Amino acid sequence: MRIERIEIRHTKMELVSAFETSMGVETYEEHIIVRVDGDGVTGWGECVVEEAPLYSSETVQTAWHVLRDFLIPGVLGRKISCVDDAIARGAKFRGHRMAKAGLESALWDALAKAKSVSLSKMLGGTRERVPVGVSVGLQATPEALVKKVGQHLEEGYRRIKIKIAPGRDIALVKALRKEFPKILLQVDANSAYELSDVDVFRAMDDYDLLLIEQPLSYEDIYDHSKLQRKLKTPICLDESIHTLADARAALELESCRVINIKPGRVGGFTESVAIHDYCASRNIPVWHGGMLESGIGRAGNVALASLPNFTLPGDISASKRYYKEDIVEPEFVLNSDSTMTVPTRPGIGIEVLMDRLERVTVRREEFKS
Ligand code: OSB
Ligand code: MG
Repeated sequence: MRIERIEIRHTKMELVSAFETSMGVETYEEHIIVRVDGDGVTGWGECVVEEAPLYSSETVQTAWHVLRDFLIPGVLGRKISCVDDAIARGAKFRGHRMAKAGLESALWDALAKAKSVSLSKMLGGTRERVPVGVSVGLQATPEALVKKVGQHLEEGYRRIKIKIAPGRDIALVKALRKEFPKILLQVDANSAYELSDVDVFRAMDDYDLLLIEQPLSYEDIYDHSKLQRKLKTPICLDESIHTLADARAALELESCRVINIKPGRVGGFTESVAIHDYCASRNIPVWHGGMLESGIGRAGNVALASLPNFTLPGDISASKRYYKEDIVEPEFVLNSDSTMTVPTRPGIGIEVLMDRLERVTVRREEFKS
């Protein structure tokens, strides 16, 4: 298909409740929505950059610049027959993986729609429903956390992830285990600890956690290998894995026994599938992370999570867990078995509600060939 027009929108959406992690508190989410038009087809993608370089070094402003000045000129006006063509055009530019993933995902949607096949099928997905859980931010007290988790269990989520931070860790796990001895439970530190904090994580070995996500520094692989050796609980890397090569290094060094895949963090669906396949070949389970996406990004996440080695529940919750109203139709809902249904219509399989998208847009730019 010939790429005739690309539009990027900086969006700002208010969260239904504040989301606190070891990196800070978020009350709204800023992302970039990418729209690609060609041959009568429209593709949508979501670039999961945030306002500040806290989780990733990218921000809305850096991704805007890289999309506008480097990535979009590489594909605009060109004939793209598969996503690999587009990736090759941006490959010489280093880093900026979230920016690349935003554009790549819109192209995947457009190409899947042009072929009338679902994104799930096109990526190699094999499941109709994917197991999901919920990621719960830090709360003011352990009691408040127990209450919040209780509400999510009542909503039907069967896997709970809690955020931890130095001084707000083992007491939270203890309180939750006392109240809910049997639930699937995991923790996410977002890189807030150092190797010398090993005792905190050793103490967690007594609480039957599914995994400990990203305890150490955001680009570290080596120190995680030292920590993993001292723990029974599997470490799962999130921030440290940007490429298939990182995944290989982490598994060779035994730095983790599980990997969290987020297409934004690794530069798109293509690299995500490569990491998924490599982990499958090594019997390492993966699960799909989340970046508080709108329904546009969520639709892509659900499609990717339908691949066979996404065996652990993903951070893919219902639209209403994040936003009062989503910008897509139908919005994402939780099934009673703590799964989410994979869209079967062409591409990402949802409609974008233009009036709602318009309302959350704070800046827009259009590029024509
Ligand atoms: O570390 O997984 C993380 C949100 C923003 C940045 C980093 C992370 C998260 C989450 C949210 O945990 C998961 C979700 O989208 O539900
Ligand atoms: Mg994480």
